[in-house]
Amino acid sequence: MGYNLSGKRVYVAGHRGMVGSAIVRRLANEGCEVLTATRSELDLKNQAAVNAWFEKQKPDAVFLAAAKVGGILANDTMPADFLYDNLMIETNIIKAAFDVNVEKLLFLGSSCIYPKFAEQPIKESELLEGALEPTNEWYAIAKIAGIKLCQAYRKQHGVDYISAMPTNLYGTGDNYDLQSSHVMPALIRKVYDAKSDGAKNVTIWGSGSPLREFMHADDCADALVFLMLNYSGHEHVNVGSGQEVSILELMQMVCDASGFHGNIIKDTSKPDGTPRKLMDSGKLRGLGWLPSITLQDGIDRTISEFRNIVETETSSN
Ligand code: GFB
Repeated sequence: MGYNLSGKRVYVAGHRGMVGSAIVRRLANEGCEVLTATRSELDLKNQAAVNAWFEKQKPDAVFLAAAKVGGILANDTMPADFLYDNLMIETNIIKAAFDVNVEKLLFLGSSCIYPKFAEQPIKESELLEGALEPTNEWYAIAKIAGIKLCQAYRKQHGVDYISAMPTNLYGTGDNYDLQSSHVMPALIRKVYDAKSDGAKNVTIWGSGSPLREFMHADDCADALVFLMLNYSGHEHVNVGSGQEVSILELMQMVCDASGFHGNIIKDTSKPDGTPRKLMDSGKLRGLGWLPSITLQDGIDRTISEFRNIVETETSSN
């Protein structure tokens, strides 16, 4: 009854991103042919180019992991890019997939689709039950449109397009630019820099009290492949780890794992965003999937990968 990827042509849109690259690594076990296209080969915002690429490549299955993504400040300061780019990317890909009879498509969203004050832990049914968090409503609206477009094609044409909503992700291939990154890579970089400079303080944005649930990108990719193989339904599926910490606790974990013993300063001129977004992942657990990377192991591994990146850059300069 499940979907089989073996022998299939599988397009991973966004294969250079953190999640897309994790999906490509995970697909190595599935006996499928992975199709990718770099940004210079295919502009996903260009409808004609996307149509032509799909017509030529004729994938059987699609993981739609391409998106303009970023942390709270990037979302808050570039609303036009987050709304327009994401709408274009997802509508172009979903329509082109339909036109060439793609058998199965998985659309990747985000936990920020839920209302700012959603009941916790957040069930899938909370979608559109209240107002969004203002710092990322632009991105959220685009992602909600993507879920709805998959549901619309499913309803009107009976195609097997599904959506997954991951919680806050981190891991291999993350963005470490302090202005545009998410919190995990930002804190890892800040603590590394403070340690290297012999600084006494590190700074977190906001009050430190917001709660976030974190999942390693490799666990997320494993869950996405699991859903591609085992889930076929109208409703989107939450992909969470259940591992929730406050931002202050996260900074303390990063400091401890990095061997940094200075002070943590709060920059309250920066936004907190949503106070809490812990997802209820009971539906995914009920299907039989569990995460395997603990937050502590994921932090240790990511810190060591970041050190390697910096040291490789330094030695090649
Ligand atoms: O990861 P993050 O940027 O995104 O921030 P969101 C999470 C929390 O960490 C916020 C705090 O309360 C930030 O204020 N924080 C503390 C920091 N220090 C830092 C720092 O140095 N850098 C960053 N970036 N944050 C995003 C959405 O929301 O979540 C996206 O904007 C997406 O659209 C993503 O949905 C998963 O969790 O607040």
